[in-house]
Amino acid sequence: MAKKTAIRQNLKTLQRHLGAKKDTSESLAGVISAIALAGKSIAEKVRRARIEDVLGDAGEINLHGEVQQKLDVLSNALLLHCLSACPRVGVCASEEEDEPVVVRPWSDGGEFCVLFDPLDGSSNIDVAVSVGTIFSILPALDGPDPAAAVLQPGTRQIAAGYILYGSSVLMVLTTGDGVDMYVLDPSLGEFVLVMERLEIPSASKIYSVNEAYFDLFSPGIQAYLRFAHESGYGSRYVGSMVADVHRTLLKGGVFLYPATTKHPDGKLRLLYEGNPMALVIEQAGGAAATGEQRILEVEPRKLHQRCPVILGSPEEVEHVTRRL
Ligand code: AHM
Ligand code: MG
Repeated sequence: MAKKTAIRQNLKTLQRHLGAKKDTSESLAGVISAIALAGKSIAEKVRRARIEDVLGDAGEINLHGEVQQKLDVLSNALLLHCLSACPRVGVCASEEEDEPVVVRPWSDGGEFCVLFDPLDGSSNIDVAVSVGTIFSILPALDGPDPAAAVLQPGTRQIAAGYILYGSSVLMVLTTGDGVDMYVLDPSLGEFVLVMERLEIPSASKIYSVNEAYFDLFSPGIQAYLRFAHESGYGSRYVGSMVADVHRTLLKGGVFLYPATTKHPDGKLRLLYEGNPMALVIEQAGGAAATGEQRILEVEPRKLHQRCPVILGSPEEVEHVTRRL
């Protein structure tokens, strides 16, 4: 009997897969490749952080009033570097930058805006918990102020996704026609396709929320949590959005970061956290709402705007939203 060969016959790298996708232009594939390249470097920095002594805070407070971690600063610089070298990137916007960074105007080929949270969940880095990069790609706009293009609703996203730095490094990506997952194969140094057209389970009795804020939530969210307790739900909360959303995508359930009495718009940022995650989840057959509307339909007013987030399996999101 012939021995099973260890070589995967149908190995598809991210680049090869994007090249074959009808909905992905060469220029968009170039932007995604630049994000993947930065992701590989960030993964290496995260893995070696304790060895290279890049843990802990960088001594700066960002505009959100949060202490910047050294790896936040490094990851931001890596993404800006890789994206600036990409000839079709016009504007970058980051959680770690006060204002959008204009890389090149529309007239010089700046076709895309890339918005990102370079290292989400960075307060978890010191204890080796999963963290991630979240990204959203919008069309740039021809006009006197190129930076204004970042203020477009999530329905205008051309592509979105995240890179999870966990027990393995993986990228989850949508270019508007389903959701695919790639894992970084350390032996090749490439992201390879492992799952195509991911579908979120339509229901699953898991909720993911920081329940310590129970008393600060609205009566509707409190009623939902009581319903979940009475109905035999399980609870899972890492405290890293990428890890919590990724589990929700694969196993189903609902992830919530609702408004609180202290933070009436919640904590998560619309443009580079809410919108990209909402597009991924909707493209996988799920739902993503603020409680009042689809996240993707919120009209952004400012770059670092926050919004309440309720996303996951459609039936589980419905259990929450009908109580609001
Ligand atoms: P960050 O962008 O400053 O890292 O904050 C976002 C993170 C998310 O990953 C996570 O869902 C949330 O903060 C956790 O917040 P809390 O500690 O209030 O539960
Ligand atoms: Mg974040």
